[in-house]
Amino acid sequence: MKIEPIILNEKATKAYLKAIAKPSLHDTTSRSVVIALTDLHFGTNVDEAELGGKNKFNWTIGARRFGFIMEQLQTYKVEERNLHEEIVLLLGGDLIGGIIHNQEGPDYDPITPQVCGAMSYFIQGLSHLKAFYPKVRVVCQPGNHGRMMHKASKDRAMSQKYDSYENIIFFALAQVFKNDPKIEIIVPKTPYADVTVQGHRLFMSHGDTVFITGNPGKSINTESIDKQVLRTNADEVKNGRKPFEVFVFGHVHQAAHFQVTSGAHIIINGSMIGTDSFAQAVGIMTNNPVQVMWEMNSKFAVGDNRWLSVSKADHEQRYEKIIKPYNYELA
Ligand SMILES: [Mn+2]
Repeated sequence: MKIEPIILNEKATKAYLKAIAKPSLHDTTSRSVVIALTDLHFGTNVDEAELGGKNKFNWTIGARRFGFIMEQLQTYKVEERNLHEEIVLLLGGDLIGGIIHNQEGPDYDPITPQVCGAMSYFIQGLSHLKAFYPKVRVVCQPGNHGRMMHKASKDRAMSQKYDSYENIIFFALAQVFKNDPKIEIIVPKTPYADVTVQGHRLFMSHGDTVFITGNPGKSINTESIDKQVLRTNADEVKNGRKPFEVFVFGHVHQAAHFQVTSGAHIIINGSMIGTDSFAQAVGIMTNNPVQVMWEMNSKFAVGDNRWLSVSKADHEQRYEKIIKPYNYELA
């Protein structure tokens, strides 16, 4: 017996969906759109020839990739936008390349264009997004690449992590949008952020200190992460506070989403820069820059999610209309 497919083409699909539609099943609780923006590494120059054609990164490619992300956030589930109360941007560190290794260049721009260019891209991005969401909430954390190398310890910041080039960018953003009721910039002094989204507590840190997720591009130790979640939440519960339900990190440049035994979600972001000469030198031979976004409502700490593979934007000049490439200008 030949079985005729029910869903055949666009017209038949629409008719089928109409026939089975149950409006009562449509979840109309309010939602937040959340994105982890980490490991962008603005100010780094990836030489395409040195990378065997696998990757290329500069201010133009950065503008296109970041513009693509802004467009994805703008259009994400726009049919449900009446339910979106806000968009939450988790700026989770390594937003600039900094000058921590290969200090003689040319892989890294001087620090002033790094900071100015990144500032410009965030200001443009936030100004773009506020037209499409009722509220834009920005939660900030520095990473290891934003640290300053004049200190005695050249290693990651074990104290005063907020004393970083990235925090100078965060302060500027807070100043620029100080009188804008639609944009809130949150900059904790702690090396981790504690935010509540749709009733769920979310813990965000870069992942190089406080909460260690693994080595960049090497391994993610789920047992160790589980223990760290239990340790972190034990103190919250002991003090009568709600446990964290979502933990967000960057740093390892290896995107992953999984749950630990308690059911808490672990979201590890990928990078926006992709592979560079440093990554290639430690044996990373592929290029897969990705940033992770998801929806949250009161029922689901992590609902629908989307992984934004940003290198698709590299040849699309039109994204420069959203983010104008930085051209080393000082004013
Ligand atoms: Mn890092």
